[in-house]
Amino acid sequence: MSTVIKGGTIVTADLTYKADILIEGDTIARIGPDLSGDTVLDASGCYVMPGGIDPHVHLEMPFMGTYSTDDFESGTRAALAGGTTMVVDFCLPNPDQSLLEALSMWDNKSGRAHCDYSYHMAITWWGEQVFDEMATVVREKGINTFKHFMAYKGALMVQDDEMFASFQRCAELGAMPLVHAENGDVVADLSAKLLSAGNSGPEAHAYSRPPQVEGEATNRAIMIADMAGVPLYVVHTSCEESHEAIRRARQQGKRVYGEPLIQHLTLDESEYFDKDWDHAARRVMSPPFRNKAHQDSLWAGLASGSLQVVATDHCAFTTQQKRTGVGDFTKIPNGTGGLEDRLPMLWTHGVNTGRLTMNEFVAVTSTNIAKILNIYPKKGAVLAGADADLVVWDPEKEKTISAKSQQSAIDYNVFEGKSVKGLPRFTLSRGRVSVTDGEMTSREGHGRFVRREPYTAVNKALSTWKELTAPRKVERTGIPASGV
Ligand code: DUC
Ligand code: ZN
Ligand code: ZN
Ligand code: ZN
Repeated sequence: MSTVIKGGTIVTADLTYKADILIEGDTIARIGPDLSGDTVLDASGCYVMPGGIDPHVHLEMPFMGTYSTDDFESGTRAALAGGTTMVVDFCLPNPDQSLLEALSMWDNKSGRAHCDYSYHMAITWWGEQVFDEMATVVREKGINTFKHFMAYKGALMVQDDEMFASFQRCAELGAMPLVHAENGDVVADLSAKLLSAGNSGPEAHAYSRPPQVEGEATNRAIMIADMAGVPLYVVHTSCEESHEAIRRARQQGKRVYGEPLIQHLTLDESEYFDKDWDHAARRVMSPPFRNKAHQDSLWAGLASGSLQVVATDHCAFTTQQKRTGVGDFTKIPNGTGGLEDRLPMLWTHGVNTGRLTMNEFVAVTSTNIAKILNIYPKKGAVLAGADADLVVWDPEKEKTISAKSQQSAIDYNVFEGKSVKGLPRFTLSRGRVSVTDGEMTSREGHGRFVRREPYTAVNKALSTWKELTAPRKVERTGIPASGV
């Protein structure tokens, strides 16, 4: 059984041209004029692009006393509905839990995925066991990225010595560290002060996490990565302070990547102020939404290339779950959804406004992250031999976003009422037509784990610090005594 996508215009990160695409099994077999196949998908008037890759999602994640409500089933269904064909989730070991044990828990959940997926491994504690298991995670489990939370003090947060040790271990293994960059000590202090002064509502969440906490942590992580001689990926870059640090690092030749979220690009801090409690609490996430000047900075970064990827940090909690934080904003589960809306919102506010070209749109939603994660051109490409993860994009199709018609399992949508123009006509996951004009034909369990091999050249970061220091073997001395 073959499928041909006919009459469309192919848009990749660097080319725009008219051609048909022949799909056999899971992959693209041929690209060219006048192809035929058993099934024909009409792409006339449409752009055919690599399916979106969302490198930042939290599906059924244990967090703040509950679990995020979208799991691998509803989350990946939402992804496909919006033209995203691969997600990368975060595997979070409990304190003292083996990384491999946590991975097997994640494998139990991800079997329900409708589209392909991978994991980042989080470093939530430090010790000899973690140091050793990191090698197995990279070499045997096919995971080449490790996440570090610089916030969530007393829970997920790692200390600087642990982060430095882990970054050095990443460098040895050909892996890349990721950071959630917020100064967790300052956040904890500001939160306590706000609460004791009687500020308990969701707007206080934003006051407790000003842009400076993000800028400081981003700078710190960049410097620590430089000393470890390893590239760095900064998740959910939300403000100019963080973007400025990334920009400067890149100008200095450091491989540092920044990832704005579609929420931060299109929703601002006014969502927290003079709004009913539920409205504001539903939008509580970390980092919080910022003002319009920060949004301009993020858009400029995408256009100029100083920021490379648009993600969602999809971490969806119901209104009921959010209400755990009535009377104490620090107990509102942090997180917002966006998986289904990332591509349509970015197209509407990026391509339709002229802020991004179509090719830049493909770069920041798919191709750049495929390269960064070392899965290009299996993913993120329209090439013979690549996985047939494709979206046939109808630039004329419009809708108003509403929780009533979404795939996500929660009872609201942070983009409720927003109009989008530009939506999938078809979404294909490894050749399987999974969405046709909003109609779901995806299959639970179709998704497969995507292995990501260690980096080679990319790990030779341009660290000046290493050159100034006597060569040394990192090995186990990287483990701080306090962490063992
Ligand atoms: N931020 C959120 O808002 N939710 C999940 C984790 C995070 O860092
Ligand atoms: Zn985060
Ligand atoms: Zn409201
Ligand atoms: Zn996250």
